[in-house]
Amino acid sequence: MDQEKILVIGACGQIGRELTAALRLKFGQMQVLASDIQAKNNLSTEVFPYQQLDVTDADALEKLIADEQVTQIYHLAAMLSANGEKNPKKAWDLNMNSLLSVLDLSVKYGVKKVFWPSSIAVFGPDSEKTNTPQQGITEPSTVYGISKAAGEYWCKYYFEKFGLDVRSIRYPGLISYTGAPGGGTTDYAVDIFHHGVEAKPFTCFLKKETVLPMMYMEDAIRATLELMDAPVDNIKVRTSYNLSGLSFSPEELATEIEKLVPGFKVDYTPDFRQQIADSWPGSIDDSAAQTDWNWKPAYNLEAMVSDMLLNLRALQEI
Ligand code: AKB
Repeated sequence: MDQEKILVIGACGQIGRELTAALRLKFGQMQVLASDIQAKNNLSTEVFPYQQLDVTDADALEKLIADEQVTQIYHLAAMLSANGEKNPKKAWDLNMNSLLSVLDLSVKYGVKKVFWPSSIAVFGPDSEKTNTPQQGITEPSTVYGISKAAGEYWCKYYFEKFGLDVRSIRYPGLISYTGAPGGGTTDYAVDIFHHGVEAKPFTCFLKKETVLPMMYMEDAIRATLELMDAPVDNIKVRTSYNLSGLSFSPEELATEIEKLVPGFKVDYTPDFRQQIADSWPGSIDDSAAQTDWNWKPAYNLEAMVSDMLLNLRALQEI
């Protein structure tokens, strides 16, 4: 087998850090080039090999793909739902134009596989709320969601028109201890742990009963690797796969944390993100992912909470 050369775009983000590490374990440190907008000298050496890249600069992206003879791209750079509502045009420009550059350049330079994340944000107020189906209504009400819905169709188009093997997952809210998410509606479910581990009271920006689909990062990374490893003929969904892990409300999460952090206090002051959360499903039907590439999550709420607290406490001690 020829050696792969993998480019991760957005490698310093919440998914990027962990996915880059997982890809390096699988393919070798030097086979995975991390890139992000951050300057090299602000980063720890763990992220090397690294190339600073503004993905909206199509010429810089082209040079990198050509010079490095890239065979696979994981394009993770995006502006998330809450930040996107504050900067709609900028979110559209980053999320959409960077995807189109990646798709075009992948065709031009014969990149074999592309991964691009979509999101539960493709669903909207008229989508089914419970066990939202793979092919249900997708009428998003955020710019982020619109960019993800449109991006899914572009991925399908490049597969059908040019045979580009681009694969995608509709990630739920992701929970991890290594990196903070930036500007999403599900971010509370990470912030709450940082307060919990220090036994500090937490103010949640969503109502206590708002149930959203979520997933522990370990599961999300494994899902991504499994999707990318699946035989090409198994990939029947060329927009983006629904993926389900957990579904819980802020109150249910707080109760589970309180079992391990007695006396942990949470209060609720909903802000503009409540409206975004209200437009999203509470749970997701991922039977297509189960059938096509054997997807099965490993973490339930209890296991995720105990692993998060364990790892955050260990990090505190370093
Ligand atoms: C967000 O909250 O914007 C993201 C997402 C669900 O895609 N975490």
